[in-house]
Amino acid sequence: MVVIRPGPVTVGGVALDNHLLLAAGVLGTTGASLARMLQLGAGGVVTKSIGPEPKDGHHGPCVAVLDDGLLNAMGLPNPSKDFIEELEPVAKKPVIASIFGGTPAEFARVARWFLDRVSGFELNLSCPHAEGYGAAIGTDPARVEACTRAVSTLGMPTWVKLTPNVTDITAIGKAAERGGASAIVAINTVKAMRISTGLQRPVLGNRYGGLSGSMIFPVAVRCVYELYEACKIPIIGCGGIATADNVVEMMMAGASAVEIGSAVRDDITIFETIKKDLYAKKGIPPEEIIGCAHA
Ligand code: RRO
Repeated sequence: MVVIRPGPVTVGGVALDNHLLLAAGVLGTTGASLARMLQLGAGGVVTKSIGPEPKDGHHGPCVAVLDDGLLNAMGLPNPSKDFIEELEPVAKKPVIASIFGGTPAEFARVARWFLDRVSGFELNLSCPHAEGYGAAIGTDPARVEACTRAVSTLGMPTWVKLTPNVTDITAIGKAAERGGASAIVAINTVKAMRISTGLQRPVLGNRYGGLSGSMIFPVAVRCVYELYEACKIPIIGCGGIATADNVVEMMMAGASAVEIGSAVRDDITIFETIKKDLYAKKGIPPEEIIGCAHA
């Protein structure tokens, strides 16, 4: 297996301890859990998405555990501005605030609460099951550009997380780039559903949800590969990454770093495990493998 040289890394304006970040939505709702993931080897952490008003989320069932994946429709549950106090234990650490809003002004309002308390923002323009938020606006290049600009002009690193549930992800990536994004995160979950044959009803309370885990890894690799050919800003790969070889594959597709979500739910020691397999002092400089699969 290809191994890479260890060391601190800066991606999309954010200094990270290594190439592996905790993805939004998993163990990111409290300061204590974010701090724990950093202690357990994450090079940076992304919070649960925070929005303009507190939200309870969708009614249950909200999660279904599948073979090789998870189906969720949490419905953006979050405490809104009160989340500020959760950032105390991780002050000065590589923490990215995932934020959402329904308009550029809402994105800017939420971002302002966390200015100077985080290392950067990740704009959630990609949740597949949130009326008026996430992919509902993240599939429209003009709205992606405007929401990105509303936050990037505040002067902090601004990452934009994209939905794979579009015909052409590069059009959305280019819109984020025009809006001043410092990096693109690809991908959020894949819109999906399961039906209980026993109950003759959808498994999730919201009927539709987002699929994550190993089964979406090939979709994520394809999206990163396409974005690398279309955009100049760095790409952070996300979606089903569970091994060091998955990280290397994502980098070869064009990712400068990766986010790990579902695999952390299965094994909270995953960051240390991957780091042991991924890094060696005599490994290849990461720059030499990022995007190397492109002709
Ligand atoms: O909270 C959720 O239901 C959720 C979010 Br914010 C997201 O971005 N992606 C997802 O699959 N679920």
